[in-house]
Amino acid sequence: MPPTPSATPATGPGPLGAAALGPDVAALPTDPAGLPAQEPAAADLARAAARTAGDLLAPPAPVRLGDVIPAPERVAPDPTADFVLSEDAAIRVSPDPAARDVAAQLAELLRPATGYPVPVTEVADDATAGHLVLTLSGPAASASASASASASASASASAGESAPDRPGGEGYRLHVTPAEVRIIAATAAGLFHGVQTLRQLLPSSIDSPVPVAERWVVPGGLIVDRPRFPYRGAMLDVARHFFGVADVLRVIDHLARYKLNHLHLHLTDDQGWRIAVDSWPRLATVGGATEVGGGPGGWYTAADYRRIVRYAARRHVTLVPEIDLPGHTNAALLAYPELAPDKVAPAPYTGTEVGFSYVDPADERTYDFVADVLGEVAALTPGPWLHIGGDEAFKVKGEAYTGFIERAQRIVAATGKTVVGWHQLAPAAHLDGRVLQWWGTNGDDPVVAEAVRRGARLILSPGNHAYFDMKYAPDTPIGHDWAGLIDVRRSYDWDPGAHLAEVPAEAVLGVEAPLWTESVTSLAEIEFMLLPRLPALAELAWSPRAAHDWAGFRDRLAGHGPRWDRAGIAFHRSPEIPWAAEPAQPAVPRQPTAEVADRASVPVRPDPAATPGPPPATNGA
Ligand code: TNX
Repeated sequence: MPPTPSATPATGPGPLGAAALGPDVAALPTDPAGLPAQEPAAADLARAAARTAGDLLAPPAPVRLGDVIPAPERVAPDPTADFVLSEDAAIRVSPDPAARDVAAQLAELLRPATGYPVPVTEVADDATAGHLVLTLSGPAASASASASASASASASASAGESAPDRPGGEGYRLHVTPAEVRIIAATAAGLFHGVQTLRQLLPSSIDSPVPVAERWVVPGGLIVDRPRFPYRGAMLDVARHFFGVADVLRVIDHLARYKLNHLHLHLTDDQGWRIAVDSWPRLATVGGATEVGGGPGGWYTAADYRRIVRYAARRHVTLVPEIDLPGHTNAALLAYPELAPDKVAPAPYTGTEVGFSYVDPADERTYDFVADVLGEVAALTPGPWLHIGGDEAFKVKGEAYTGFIERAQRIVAATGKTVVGWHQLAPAAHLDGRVLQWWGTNGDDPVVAEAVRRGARLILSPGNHAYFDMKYAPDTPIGHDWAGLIDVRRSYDWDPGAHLAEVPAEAVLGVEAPLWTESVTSLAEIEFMLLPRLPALAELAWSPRAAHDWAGFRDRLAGHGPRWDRAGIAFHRSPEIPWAAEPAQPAVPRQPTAEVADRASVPVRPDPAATPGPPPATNGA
């Protein structure tokens, strides 16, 4: 093991007294005026000066156990129990393929910045000193887990623990001691979420794509954590502007980092049809060739789509495909004019109006189209959901609308999926399990409340809090403002469990942030609109309400700026957030020499050329 230099926390910007000179001088006896009683030796002064210089260059305060977004359910720090990841650390994982894959992903995220080999080994025994341990084990206690639990009993007690400390489902338990970091969960998803927490507990330079000389400290103590809502997501509109596979994979990375577990893809709209359908091939080849502003558009082949599904699944993110019906269908009508009420092909549409197009609800051929498309998309999608849109079909009114929706709902049920639709579906008859996605802008919606009484569950996407295509401020260069301005605080300050009148918290399946892309044209713009608001939504979706705290969230969020900088992620430097100053050091890649390796911290700027991104798209990107 390499030597592990002891951390010298920055002393802060206070007046330059003895304390600011570091412990070598501060420890000397002082007279009542606070001055050293004896003259320090030259060597002491030199050492103190060197330390002070190091402190001034050091990155912001070390990460604390509670510095996690979304805020964990319970945190019990133990300042005496920090763990230091060393060059010979390994990952030990339960012998299970899904757990092993989580371990492989942990290794993948540790290797670039640390430069350590981080081997992964399957173990059943408990000899783990110095290592990271991922244990898949049901919520009921097992022998090895209870040994670990008793070791943390005092930390648990100080967290006021009353519920079992071994969450099932997506929950996890993360215990940091000087000997090991152990994550225990009942599912691979739980282990994966625990790994995301561990990632945030390491210094921000862990996000560097190139090796950094750093002391890889994980703060000691115990975290016990589980989600508040089962559905936590974001939507990407790939119809108004098309985004290739690589961009979508990167968005999935951002979701996974914050324990969001659903990606809703808005695959079709007036401006473009983005998924190949074998039985109706012109949907993609003709309907996919346009986008807002007249760009080339594009679409996903079945292979592209499967790749997105697989990439998401590995990160415990479920894909929710949306085929928007009966409105928002100009691109489909362009490809197949027989679906249009007048059977005449419309002009391609590259503007941003809504509500003018619809498939003919009175023609049986329309239902062949709906069944074929939804059948193919369902067959490509392993997740349980199929979203049929249903919004802003202004020209299909009354019974024509509810009749169409009720038929489409039955078609979805016949594919074996659960139907999701925008809340305009509410007046249509209830169908077992159906989910409405509510995007209203005030918390009073009697029609939706009535649909909930008939059995609907809700995904909440309030336009004035969760529509991340809204501008942050009047001068935000892209985005809309019809639902208001959404700064970070507005995206954070609402309660999904109590937002809608007459809707009990139990009817809320979860929350989702839609990103419509009329004005969003590139990955950098996607990231600019999502970050830093996505972590705010993630905290509402995951953390217990008792953890809700704007001041605390704002401070924790500030620590994520350096992580995004390191990873080359574009984000909006919202003035509400006290972002940590960027490190002022020159870019010095870590050298594999003892001298550099022993230094406490040499942050390095990412080399953009070396930034690893998902592989390039295969179609239309
Ligand atoms: C409303 S809300 C829409 C979208 C637009 C968005 C722009 C909803 C289900 N539909 O068609 O893109 O506003 O903010």
